[in-house]
Amino acid sequence: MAEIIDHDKIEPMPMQTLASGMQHVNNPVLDLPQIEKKYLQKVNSYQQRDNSYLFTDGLATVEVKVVSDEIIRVRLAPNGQFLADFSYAVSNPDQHVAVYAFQEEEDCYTVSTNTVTCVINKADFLIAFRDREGKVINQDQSPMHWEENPDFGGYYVYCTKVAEEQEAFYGLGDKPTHLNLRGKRLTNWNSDTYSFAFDQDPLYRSIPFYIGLNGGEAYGIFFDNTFKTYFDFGAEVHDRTSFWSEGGELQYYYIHGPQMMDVVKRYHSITGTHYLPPLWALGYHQCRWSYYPESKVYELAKNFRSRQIPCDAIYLDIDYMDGYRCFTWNKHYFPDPKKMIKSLADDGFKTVVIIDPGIKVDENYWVFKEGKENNYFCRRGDDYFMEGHVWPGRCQFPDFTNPDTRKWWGGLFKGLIDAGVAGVWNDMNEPAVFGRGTFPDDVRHNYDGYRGSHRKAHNVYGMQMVRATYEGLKKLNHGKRPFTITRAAYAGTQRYTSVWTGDNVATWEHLRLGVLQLQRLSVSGMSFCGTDIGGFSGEPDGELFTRWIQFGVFSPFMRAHSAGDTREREPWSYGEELEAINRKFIELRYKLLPYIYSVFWEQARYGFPILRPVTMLEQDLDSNIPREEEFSFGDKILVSPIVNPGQTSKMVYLPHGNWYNYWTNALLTGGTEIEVAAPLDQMPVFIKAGAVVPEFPIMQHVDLRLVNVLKLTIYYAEAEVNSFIYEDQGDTFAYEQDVYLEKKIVLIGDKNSLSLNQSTDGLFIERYDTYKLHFIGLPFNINRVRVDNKMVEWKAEDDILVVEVPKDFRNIVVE
Ligand code: MIG
Repeated sequence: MAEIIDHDKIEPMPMQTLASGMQHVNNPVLDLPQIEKKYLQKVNSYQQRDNSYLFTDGLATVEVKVVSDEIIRVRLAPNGQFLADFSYAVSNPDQHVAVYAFQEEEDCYTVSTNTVTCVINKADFLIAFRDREGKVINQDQSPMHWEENPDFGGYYVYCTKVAEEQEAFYGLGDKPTHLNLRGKRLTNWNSDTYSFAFDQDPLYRSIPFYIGLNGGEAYGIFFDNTFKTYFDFGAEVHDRTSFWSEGGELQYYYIHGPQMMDVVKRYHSITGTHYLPPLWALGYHQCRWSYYPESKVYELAKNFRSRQIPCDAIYLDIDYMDGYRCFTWNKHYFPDPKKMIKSLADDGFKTVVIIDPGIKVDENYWVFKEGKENNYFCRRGDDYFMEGHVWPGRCQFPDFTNPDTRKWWGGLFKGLIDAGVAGVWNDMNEPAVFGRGTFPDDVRHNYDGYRGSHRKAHNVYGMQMVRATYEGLKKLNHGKRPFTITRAAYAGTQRYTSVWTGDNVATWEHLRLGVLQLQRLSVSGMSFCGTDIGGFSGEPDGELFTRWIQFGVFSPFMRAHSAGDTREREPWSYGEELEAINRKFIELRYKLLPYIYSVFWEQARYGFPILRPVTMLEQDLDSNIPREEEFSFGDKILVSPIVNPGQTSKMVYLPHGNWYNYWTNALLTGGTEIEVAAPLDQMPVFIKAGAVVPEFPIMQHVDLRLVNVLKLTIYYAEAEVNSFIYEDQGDTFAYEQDVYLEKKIVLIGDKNSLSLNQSTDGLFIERYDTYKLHFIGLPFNINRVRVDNKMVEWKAEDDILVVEVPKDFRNIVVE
């Protein structure tokens, strides 16, 4: 038998300090008595059930299931009995499979689709995945193994795979460390980690999905296990990757590539994507702990409008509540919430409120009483209620894994929605408890009828909370798209919500961490993500704040937030000069909104990640693996945020091909690093040659977008390049009934001419009549411009050709 990792020798992760100053409980794996590890033995028989194949060594059973042409799921039942096939993460377990085949060979069995072959070795039960050419993409280093768990029942389950010499690893959600996870061991256990540090682990989210990239070829592994899971990417032994769990089933999906983009897309095909967010959710959001009383909120709103700094949402943190009781208002601070929210809405601001999971133990509080009467709160192993202290004092906690509890919870938002609240922010849902950090393991959960202790439900608690919130808002919202934001998450949570990276710090290091975390979240299936702009705790100086706003423009979710004990921190807090720069960049966000919205459509509809590390853009170049600061937002805009103080220029790597500097329109040739000017009022932003980028005029909030003319900037390339522009009503689900407009513009450039062909799909009718086209970088002298075969007028302004054309043009030729 192959040599294996001795998991008993694994050192505990360093203990982390929690917000409350308490420590995590020790890792129980380490305190176990010596228990025999068992390994799969020789395969002695198999059986087929539809697209599943069951192999056994006489005792244990392994199921190999063909999920799609590119996805194969492997499950292990140590004693032959599989656990219930239930997953919170997976929304689409049975996909289309063109063909699959089974074969018995002398030394192995193979299960194949037309793209991937899973090989099960008879002698040692090692499993491998090969591509069509027979090349091994991923293989077991030792057979799957397990240890019985005498304390809780079930098994600790382990899978150990070969890590190839040059293999790099991506994914795993919010880990605040280098993009390439090679050499790291990481844990998934949702944790409230105030002021977390570089390399600290675990943080708030558990996304047990990684991508391996070796020699330019990528694949993914999604270990769908909600217990505390561990991943080791060659930390313990250089040439081994292991993942293991403290319970549940060893169940993983092998996701074939070889393109990283396709791996992420296919991961999304199993776990879902975020629906199209309301357009206002993509604007600039202003948050702080907390804006109160009402007069403060009005003053904030007035400042935005009088200073002409665009903003779409204002957040109310916990102080809006009465003694931190969820679903109540502090009437002293907010005497008439409905009136205030209406007045903000009239001025173009949406109001988002925080809701925590802890419900105050208070017999005079209707939420507590209803929860208690209906048995919606979590209980301990011995049937006591799970009680713990959080902001309201002594609290009980809804069991969001109970479908009845979720339904009740969703309905609790009626009052807030009736008052005009537009979005909900779910915090503290790791769940966080003052003192010991989180719930004890013995807390019981309904787990949608499949039952489990907190060991099993911990990592999905926040996901099910925000799911309940989302589902409630969807019902109450009269057809409008909900907007939610969560701190804790598990794989699949992207179906319900956006996320933010939690309590970061106002330091340059944290700005850099944010750049890493958002890229990582994006390739891990959680594209709708953002950081607290400016840093939650601590004081940013003006320069740091401005650089963070700049990164925020290219963060899928753009919200400034700060802790209560910090100085006020709005875009105007650092003097006029910086205010002007902050305004310029928030304006840029609004100008780019039609592009940004189209990128969100590509995410929702096709499962493309929003932020893409350069490695993903050029995965065949190993030299890209260490690059961490350049990334693209969608496939047309590449940025490299400034993450160091005092910097006025930056060496930026541009992938192969031609790019335009967004600020100067200078044409640049990629495939190399170039030095880019980056004074404080600029950050490196590049547009891919051949792109057609739609732009809104500057507006103070998205309700003002109903313009007569839409600007399209066309960046010449000597090539054929497709661009997509997506439009719809912006806040309803009518797009699901085809009320949207997807425009495809094909640019074809050669030495002496440029043509654009437009085609459209969908039933939505845009309000504007005209496009104002700006052509950048035309390398030839312009003689004429024809639109649908008719000559039209044109003018040239500073090397830019400007033409107005009807929005429904089919063909334009510039020559
Ligand atoms: O224990 O609601 O991460 O964004 O402002 C702190 C107060 C609770 C933590 C969140 C932060 C929020 C704060 N919350």
